[in-house]
Amino acid sequence: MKKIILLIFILPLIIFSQNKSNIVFINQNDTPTEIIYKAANVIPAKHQYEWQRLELTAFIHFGMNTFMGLEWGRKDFDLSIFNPVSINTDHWVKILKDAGFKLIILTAKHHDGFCLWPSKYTDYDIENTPYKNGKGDIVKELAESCRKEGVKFGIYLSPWDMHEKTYGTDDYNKYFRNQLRELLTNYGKISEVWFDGACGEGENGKKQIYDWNSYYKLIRELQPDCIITNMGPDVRWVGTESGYGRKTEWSVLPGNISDTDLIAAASQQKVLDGAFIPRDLTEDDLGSREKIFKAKSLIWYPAEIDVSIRPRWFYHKEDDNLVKSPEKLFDIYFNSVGLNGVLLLNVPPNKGGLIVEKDIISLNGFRYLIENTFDKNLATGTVTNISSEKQGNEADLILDNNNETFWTTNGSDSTAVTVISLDTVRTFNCAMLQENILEGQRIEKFLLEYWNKNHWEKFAEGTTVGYKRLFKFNPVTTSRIRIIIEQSRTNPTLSNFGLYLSPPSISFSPPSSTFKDSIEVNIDCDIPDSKIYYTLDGSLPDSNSMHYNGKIFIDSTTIITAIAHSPNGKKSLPVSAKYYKAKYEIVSLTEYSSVYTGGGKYALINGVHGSNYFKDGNWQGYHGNNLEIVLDFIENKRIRKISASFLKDINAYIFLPDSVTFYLSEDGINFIKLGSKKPIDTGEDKAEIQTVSINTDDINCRYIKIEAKNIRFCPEGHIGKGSKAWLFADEITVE
Ligand code: FUL
Repeated sequence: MKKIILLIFILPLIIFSQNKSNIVFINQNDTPTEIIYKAANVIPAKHQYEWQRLELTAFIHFGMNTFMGLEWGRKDFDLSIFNPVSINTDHWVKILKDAGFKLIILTAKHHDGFCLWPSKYTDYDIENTPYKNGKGDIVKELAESCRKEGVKFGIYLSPWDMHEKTYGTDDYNKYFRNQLRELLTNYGKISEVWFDGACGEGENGKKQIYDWNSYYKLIRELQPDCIITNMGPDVRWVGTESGYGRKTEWSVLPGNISDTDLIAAASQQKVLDGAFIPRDLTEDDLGSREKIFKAKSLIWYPAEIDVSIRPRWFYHKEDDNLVKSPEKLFDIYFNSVGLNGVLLLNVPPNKGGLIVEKDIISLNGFRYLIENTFDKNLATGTVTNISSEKQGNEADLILDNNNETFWTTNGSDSTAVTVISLDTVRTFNCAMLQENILEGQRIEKFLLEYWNKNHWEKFAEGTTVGYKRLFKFNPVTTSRIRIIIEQSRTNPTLSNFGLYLSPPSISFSPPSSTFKDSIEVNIDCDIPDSKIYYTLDGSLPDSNSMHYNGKIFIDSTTIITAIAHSPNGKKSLPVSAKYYKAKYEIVSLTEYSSVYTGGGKYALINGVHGSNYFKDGNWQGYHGNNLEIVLDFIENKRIRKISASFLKDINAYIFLPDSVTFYLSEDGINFIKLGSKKPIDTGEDKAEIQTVSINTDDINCRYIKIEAKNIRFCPEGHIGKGSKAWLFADEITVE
């Protein structure tokens, strides 16, 4: 009863005392127009606004998993293996800062429960490892390195804890708060706390009921400006781990605030900071009119978009060839920061404690592309044909590169049009729009057009803009642009508009692949009239290298490395493609999966071996069926030994073959069985490769056949029991 009286007292105070807030409440009898007005005036709290402007934030996954080659560790690691002898957190910070990252979040504790700092509340921590004879503290080292470089520091503290004995009981909430307190009091300013949503079983087989509100309360008390992310009230998880956000990304969402949060926040006399109950926010539509009309409250709740620079969160040597290229990171930037989000890019150090060269090269390349794209805004000129503008918020403010000055319309105009007459004819392939989110997020539909000789032509269109909206398209040359805002929640605001030209980018067709006799390769560049130079020996090309002017003909295993120089003097990054010549002819092969092709038909005989990571692109997968392959050496060959390798990764439903049978033939019709082998299963649940071989006593023959029998269904005792089993094969070698 007391709560209800308080609520009745507080609600009007919040709604009517402030025109803008990061939470508003919808009354039952609010009309759609009133709800839209309220939505248009939900704005970020100060710490949310500052966070949004960081744009680029980094994750560091490091811990026991790094040493064990695992992703979701175990509860009982032998701590003596943890010794990152070359660790240099100054170097981590330098690399990430140079690449443009403004905040670094460290996995102080991942799901396995191991702590990278000496915690008073557990022995399962860095004190009991050989690292610096138990005197090390990686949280401290990184916090200090960040401080020295002016980079913000954050922590990931996994609520799920496989090791802690109290997990699954209310005492664990206390344990967790104690750890939070240690981290939030002993390491200076903490700018972000990242709570993972995973809630698995602990030591005793029990799951935990997390007391989220008590965690938030403690964070607010100890670090009031700290952003609480993912399972937290300030920032939400975008819903994928791919680096790609939604094309329509609202920061204003229906809230689910509880009355206790409301009372607590109001009693602290501050803007409500979106206090909420964690829930699943992974659907496509989170903030459309339809959604907000049904809401009880609306909160500012922006998206963070996380992804790893490698296929996995922790470092695995096998992933060294799978580091995302600078071009891929650049595309991710357009689809995260450029879709009204903040990018959280994970860069995991290796066992030595070092970020490895491949990752550094990609990060530097990423920075190069950003700097050489956004170095010069080509949208300079005058604005004309303005549909309407409010005094003090004139349309020319969209060209002043200041995000807090903005153009808005007069009266109740919720549509807007303006033309930008450029100083001169410009060629560009990127565009940027920004709303001033301190006024709210409002634009719902817009269009960009250019004057093409005698008519307007569309080159980009979208729904939401928010903090930043970026586009990349084929180059456009024009002297006039038209911005049309077709729909907005009340008066739209536009604070910045930009046009840019990126460095050229190269692609190969076909892309890296394995061929039989010979192959023709085309090199394409997205900026017309660029000059392309290339090498065929793996060296870096320059303008003295071979000049590309048509197809390249290849008949042996080759790496093509190319660069492009665009007519306006911009240079691409070097890009390589690999073409492997298959060693033999394949007469027949059973059907392999269209997802795990290993690169196509010749994947098993291209000289490249799969690693123990099933997604490395080299494995050919057989889903529920057998592998049967017949190879033709074209002429008789002396053979001493035949081998075939298979992957086992039971967590990915990949099992070793039941048996592998080898055959020989002189004519490709009549095969003689050489023998059958059973792979040896070590019983380990870690991914491993098994090579099955047979000796042939120096036989002369032209054809061989290999049959690997899939176990067909996941066996008894396996979590996927009864579902189709995978057989993964890569590389057949003949000696
Ligand atoms: C997930 C975790 O389970 C992964 O291990 C990783 O930490 C990622 C960022 O979040 O939920």
